[in-house]
Amino acid sequence: MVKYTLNYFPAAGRGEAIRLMFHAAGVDFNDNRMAGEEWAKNKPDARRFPLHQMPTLEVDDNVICQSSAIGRFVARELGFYGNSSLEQAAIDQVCETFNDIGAEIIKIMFGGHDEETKKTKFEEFYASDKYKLLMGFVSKTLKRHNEGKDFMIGEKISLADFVLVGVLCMIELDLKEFPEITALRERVLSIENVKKYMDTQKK
Ligand SMILES: N[C@@H](CCC(=O)N[C@@H](CS)C(=O)NCC(=O)O)C(=O)O
Repeated sequence: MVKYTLNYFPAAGRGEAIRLMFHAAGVDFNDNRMAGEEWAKNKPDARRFPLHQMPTLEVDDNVICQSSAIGRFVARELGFYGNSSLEQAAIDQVCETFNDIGAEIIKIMFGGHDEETKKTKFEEFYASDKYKLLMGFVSKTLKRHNEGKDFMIGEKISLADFVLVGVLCMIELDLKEFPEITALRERVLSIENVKKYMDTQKK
């Protein structure tokens, strides 16, 4: 049996979609969460942390870094990466779109703003053409592939759905104009293994 260890902070961030896939598939993995002094001690280890960042995924004696590469690897291994090259491209498009949204969010969250400024910047972002274009693209993908039902792409749940839910675990995006995305989140969260895991995360 393959031994997986996911190294990441005790946060959703770039790790949650990966965790969700393991849980949804019912595949055992070591969810190694570290921060503070423990991370400082481990960070110089160039074998387990080639870029001195997390997440990394250890697969037996191999190490994969870069969250997108890990996500795609796990999706391929666990059967969450579509049924054709075109479906895979559609999945990748959605994941990259969430990376673009995530980059904007990181700029606001970690830009050194006080709480009031952050709130204003988020409001401005959600009202922007850029946000509407990016989320609109995700919404159109869902409607085109599945008429807004079931999952994002193809006949079954995929990396794209887990990335969506992973982002929403980190931040409550403004989804007022995108009720089909909220409904999709609920469908993913109602999968039995996912629900069981999410229940363990409630504080
Ligand atoms: N492009 C990388 C970025 C990784 C990254 O920025 N990791 C951050 C946490 S989300 C990190 O390890 N920060 C701690 C540090 O650099 O010490 C990926 O997608 O995995």
